[in-house]
Amino acid sequence: MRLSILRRLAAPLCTAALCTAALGAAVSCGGSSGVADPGPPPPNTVDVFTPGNVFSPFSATVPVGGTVRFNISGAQHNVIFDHTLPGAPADVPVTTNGVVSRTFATKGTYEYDCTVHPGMSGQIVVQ
Ligand SMILES: [Cu+2]
Repeated sequence: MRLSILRRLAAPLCTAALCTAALGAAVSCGGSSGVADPGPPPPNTVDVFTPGNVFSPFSATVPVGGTVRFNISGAQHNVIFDHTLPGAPADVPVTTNGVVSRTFATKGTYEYDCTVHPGMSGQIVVQ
């Protein structure tokens, strides 16, 4: 299980451009992502990663009451939800390496952006 998580993290990181330019020496291909492996997610919890300046997966689905773990690594990222939809959780402040969890109590599709990186966005579908 831990190996499969590392593979998911490592594969998108190992494009030549990202490894040489964006991530530099902090992250090497196949090596540590810079954040501790959070281990397998508990029930009703899904992981979102930041391999380069994207959220992966772009769309994550949890049940009502479910939790999303934002595994932030590689660069500074935040998670700013569209608060026009009631039920959006608190934003995640700019984080460099860390795991921040948010729980979703209301059905809906919650879109979010990293305001550090224009175009870096994702969504959480709560069913
Ligand atoms: Cu970002």
